[in-house]
Amino acid sequence: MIEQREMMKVVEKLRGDAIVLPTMTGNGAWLDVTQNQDRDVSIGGAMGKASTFALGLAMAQPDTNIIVFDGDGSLEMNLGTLATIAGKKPKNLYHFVLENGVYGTTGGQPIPSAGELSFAGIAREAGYKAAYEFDDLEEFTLQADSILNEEGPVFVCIKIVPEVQNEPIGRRKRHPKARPTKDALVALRKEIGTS
Ligand SMILES: Cc1ncc(C[n+]2csc(CCOP(=O)(O)OP(=O)(O)O)c2C)c(N)n1
Repeated sequence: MIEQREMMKVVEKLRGDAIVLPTMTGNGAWLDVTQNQDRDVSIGGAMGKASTFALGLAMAQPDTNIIVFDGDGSLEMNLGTLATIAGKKPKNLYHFVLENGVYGTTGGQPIPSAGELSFAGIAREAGYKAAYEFDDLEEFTLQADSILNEEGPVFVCIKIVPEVQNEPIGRRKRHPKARPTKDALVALRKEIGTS
């Protein structure tokens, strides 16, 4: 299994001007790693919709790479997104799923069929251009650059160490770098000239 921050550090080095959309426990992890928060859009709460949001961005900004860090429970809740993305064929979309086998954000309940299905297999058969699965950081590090230069939509499943949040939601500490999604969108719109 891979520590999600270690994998994210590899992506951060390679992101260039990509827009990155983390969700769920990936949100805090990515905030620890990102060096360009103005080009990050954190998706919270809307379970399963980070990749849908990412598809919209990818279609609106076809010359910009879009990287989404989806949760496995979230993806299961919106599996149809794989068909939608495959059908739209965004060349600039890199869909990562952080497979930890649990709903980490809500206390670590196991997701349906944890460890018994292949997310990469489902994405491949749905029609993604390519689909990968990694359980080893070194292997991912070796291939990451070439994967992020492939034509999308590309799917990358990363088997990660679960990070379970046990505090009731109201008592959780906000990440010191967290800011509202709206602020990120306003900054992005200004930058890409649609405001
Ligand atoms: C439709 C819906 N059902 C339930 C929730 C409550 N909920 C918020 S996060 C979460 C778990 C997310 O799990 P996963 O996508 O695997 O990411 P992880 O927290 O493990 O990083 C749940 C069940 C929600 N936000 N939306």
